[in-house]
Amino acid sequence: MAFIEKAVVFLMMMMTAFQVSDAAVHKVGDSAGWTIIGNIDYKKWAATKNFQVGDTIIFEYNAKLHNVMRVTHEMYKSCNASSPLSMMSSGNDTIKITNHGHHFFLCGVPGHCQAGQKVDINVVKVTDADAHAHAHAPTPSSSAMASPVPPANVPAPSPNNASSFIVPKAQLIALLALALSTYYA
Ligand SMILES: *[C@@H]1O[C@H](CO)[C@@H](O)[C@H](O)[C@H]1NC(C)=O
Ligand SMILES: *[C@@H]1O[C@H](CO)[C@@H](O)[C@H](O)[C@H]1NC(C)=O
Ligand SMILES: *[C@@H]1O[C@H](CO)[C@@H](O)[C@H](O)[C@H]1NC(C)=O
Ligand SMILES: [Cu+2]
Repeated sequence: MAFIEKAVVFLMMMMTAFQVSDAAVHKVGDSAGWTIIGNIDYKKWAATKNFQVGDTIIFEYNAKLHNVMRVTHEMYKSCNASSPLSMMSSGNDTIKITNHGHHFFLCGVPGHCQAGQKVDINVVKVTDADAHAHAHAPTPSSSAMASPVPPANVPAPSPNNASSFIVPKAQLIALLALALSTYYA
């Protein structure tokens, strides 16, 4: 095998052995989008998601009928659209999550928020439990455990603690560089 192929195999083994946190895209309301038709329960929709920093939220809707306003918790609770923190109205609005906590949105068209067109995007900090629940998290396979001994500066994977498997992408790239130099020697 050419050394580059070996390096790719090594990287794939590392990616199986270590959980790579992957940014997800969440379309509000899934296929229904951002609407008042069909009494969509956006609270329920949000409850099925695991929002993480780095994820993208998409609001897709008919721009003639709706809009998207980012508001405070108070304004969210009372459907007060008089002074939003920010507003979008393209019909295909994308928001990149950059911080933890609640992100409140509502439709500012009169009556729509009251009809349920509002959503609370709650971005929780990753805990062990969240790491287990994250849809993008592959569970380490037994074959991955037989992979080459990781470099000394990387903690040995422990099957009982999922959080220790999370390797930032930058670190993964460093690992690839290390792998390349190992195979090149
Ligand atoms: C709506 O929110 C604004 C800004 O916080 C506030 O000044 C206004 O009184 C609120 N309106 C109602 C009806 O609560
Ligand atoms: C909305 O924008 C995304 C990219 O940001 C694109 O993939 C998608 O097709 C767009 N949808 C519509 C209805 O224009
Ligand atoms: C899991 O690892 C984290 C840090 O990576 C540590 O704080 C925690 O105590 C560990 N939990 C267990 C059950 O080993
Ligand atoms: Cu609306």
